[in-house]
Amino acid sequence: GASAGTPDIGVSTGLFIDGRWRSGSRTFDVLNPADGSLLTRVTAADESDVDDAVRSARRAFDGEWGQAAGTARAAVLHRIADLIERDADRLARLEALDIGKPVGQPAMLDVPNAAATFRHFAGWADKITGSAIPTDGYFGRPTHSYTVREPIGVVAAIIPWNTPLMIAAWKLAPALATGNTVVVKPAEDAPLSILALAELVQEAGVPAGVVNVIPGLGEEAGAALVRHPEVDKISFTGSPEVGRQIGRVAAESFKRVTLELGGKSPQIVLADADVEAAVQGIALGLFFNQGEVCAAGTRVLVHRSLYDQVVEALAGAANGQVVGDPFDPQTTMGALVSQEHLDRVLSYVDRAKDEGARLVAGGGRPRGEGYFIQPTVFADVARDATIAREEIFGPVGAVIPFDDVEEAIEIANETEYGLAATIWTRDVSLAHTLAHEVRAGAVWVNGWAAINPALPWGGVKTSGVGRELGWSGILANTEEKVVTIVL
Ligand code: TXE
Repeated sequence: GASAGTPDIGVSTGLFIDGRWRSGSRTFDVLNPADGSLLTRVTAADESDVDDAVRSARRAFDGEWGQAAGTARAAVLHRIADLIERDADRLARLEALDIGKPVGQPAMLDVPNAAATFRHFAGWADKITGSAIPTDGYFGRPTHSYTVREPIGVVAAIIPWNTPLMIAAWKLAPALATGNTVVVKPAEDAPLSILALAELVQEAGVPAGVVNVIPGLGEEAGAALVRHPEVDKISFTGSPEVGRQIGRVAAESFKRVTLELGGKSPQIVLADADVEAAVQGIALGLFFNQGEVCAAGTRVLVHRSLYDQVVEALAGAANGQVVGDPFDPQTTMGALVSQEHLDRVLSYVDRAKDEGARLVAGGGRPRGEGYFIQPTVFADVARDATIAREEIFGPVGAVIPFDDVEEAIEIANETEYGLAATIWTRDVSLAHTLAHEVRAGAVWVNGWAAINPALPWGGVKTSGVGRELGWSGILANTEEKVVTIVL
């Protein structure tokens, strides 16, 4: 509900703790990126709210949920998936409103993927098995040894603003499937779809305390959650700066940790590539979700024989984007999430110009209100240029030529990041060679962002630590115990 003077956009704006909603004395503003107007105000959890949420998660873990059968956990996850599917339109609209993305995109990706993720992990919930391990016994006596996978305990899930519903599902579903309880901290820039998800969790009859949702500021609620001694695992998606702080706290307290910290992913166009398909996939990798994607394919490495052709086609693809109202069905690119982020992305555009890259499309702002930016492509980007190294998290591509496969691999790997890479080729052995040589958590051949709840997700180097999703998501949310019986 909305308080006096705050628009009511039909979603709960409080904290969801121990199965109940509560408001607090302090709030933060949630703005509409498409026009800068106030959407609503959301309660900001303080340290004592965080403590309540973690304690409620701990009680739920020590209570029934910690003992629930896998089939019971599966039923809960299926119910959440059912409700996400029932409310798909509403969730997609909230995502578009809050983040500024074209509503068709969350309707096509974020919402179905969130539902599919709950279903995938519902499938695992009653199939988390161990193994029996033969040994040579114990001081001459035979033994029987077996392993079991047990939940870790209270999981803190800290969510970024770019695809909040989907990433919340990526953290909640595997944690719940394995019998953990969760405290979710949405990003201050985009809490709405996760608040709607909390309503669905409540409607699904998830026992009190199993899922708590506490919007709040990163340095306050987020930091308090990470430090809390009763939190056993932290699952974070966000910036490397914050990831490093969280990793430090986790190391000091031996909390388990999964970090997903973005990237500077290459798209490699080899000489034999299907150019039309490549250009389409590269444009998607640059402009989908306004480029606010951890796996955005922002370093476009093109064989010199195709270079001019690809640069020209990418400029055309950029100029062909329809930037504007997220609720207009014609729109292909919406607004960036905030004024602050827009300024940050624009500063990278200026920097690229200063460093001598050739602007071939965009580079400015369309007229009017809102945090819009033109889809932007730079060609002739030096390998060590700022925009070839740093994550921009906006619709800005850097095109770099290469002369042979060895050079392509070298450029692809000269980055501190390693989340994803795309290879465009028709040559199956080259595809395998590059898939092997490129250092990244995910390699896609002839398609960008082929993500699926069944496939492990995470990066190498500065892109993070650990994997989410698929069986890897089960491993990341359990502790292995070995039991040995001396016969
Ligand atoms: O991230 P933050 P921001 C990158 C991207 C983007 C930049 C900054 O380049 O431009 O990071 O984005 C919470 N303790 N990515 O500032 O601050 C915060 O409240 C605990 C890539 O939004 O890392 C939010 O919930 N939590 C990325 C979450 O962390 C803290 C997605 C992420 O916010 C905290 C997002 C603290 N001290 C940004 N400080 C990706 N991997 O896709 C903040 N938070």
